[in-house]
Amino acid sequence: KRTPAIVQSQPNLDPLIDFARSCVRGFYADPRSMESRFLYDEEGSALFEEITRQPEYYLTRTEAAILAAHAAEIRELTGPTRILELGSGSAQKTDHLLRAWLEQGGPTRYYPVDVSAAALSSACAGIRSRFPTVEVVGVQCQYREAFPVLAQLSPVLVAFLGSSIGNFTPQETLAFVRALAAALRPGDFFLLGLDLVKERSILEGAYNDQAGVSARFTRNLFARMNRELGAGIDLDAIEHAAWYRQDQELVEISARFTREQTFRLTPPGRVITIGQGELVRTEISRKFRLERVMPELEGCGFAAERVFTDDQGWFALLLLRR
Ligand code: AVJ
Repeated sequence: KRTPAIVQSQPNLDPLIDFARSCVRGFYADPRSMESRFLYDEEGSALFEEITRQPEYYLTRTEAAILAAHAAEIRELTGPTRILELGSGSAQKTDHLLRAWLEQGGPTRYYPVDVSAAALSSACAGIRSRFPTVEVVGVQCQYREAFPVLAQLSPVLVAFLGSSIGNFTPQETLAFVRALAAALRPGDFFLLGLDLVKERSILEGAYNDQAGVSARFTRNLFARMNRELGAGIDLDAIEHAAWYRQDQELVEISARFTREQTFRLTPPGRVITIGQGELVRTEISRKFRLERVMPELEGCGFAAERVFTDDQGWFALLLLRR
């Protein structure tokens, strides 16, 4: 029996209209700010993979080391659950989990969820070739669109790695965790990667790599508007800016327009003028404190099963039980 490689939710929603509307809303917002999910088209997903290989970007390798050290224990604690991964990207860190699942036996079923069709199909192909016995079904959709299928996948482990949850505002985080708790059944698991508060220089270094990949990643959002919406934005007049806001404990990532620019997005054809020196925020990346985040998660209906960290206390991997 063949399962479809890619399941796409909401086939009726035109992705171009969705993107254009979101951009117009973002340019007119105060402060101007974009939805970060649109950073991940084929080009953006590839650039993010390149970011994860930069020496300054400690997050991915720190989390991968924690996963490598504890995957077997995670499998022992959870049992032979299905694994659904939100924002799987290239799904390379997932190898540690799949290996532990295979070693301890039972069928291994993996459901990567990602907004990028290109990233998803290459992730599925990679997993199938490295792990021929794992059943893989890719789901192309936004995180919350995957929640309704969770009840059917139970017993399930939902993995949300890389501190991707840090892209959400505090209010969005709460809504997300509550919705996830409501979609899971008691006894299901949530494996959550969190980047922790640390020294400013380390944080700012990670989002301002020397090779300039972070800058290309930020600029690609506007290149995507040019490609898909015919915006005609002059990319040479866009600089990447990322700094740590200690008051809010988050890295704010923006595009700075170095010249005034007027352009139009089609559809819906609205004219937008951005002044010289203006910022358009493309992402926030929140940094967490365990003593603050654990009670919040518990308040949403999750119990901490295990908390794994690295020796430096830079990153945490939480195994939570619904
Ligand atoms: C994929 C959201 C976890 O916030 O560190 C990295 C995205 N942006 N460099 C992060 C990102 C610029 C990344 N997340």
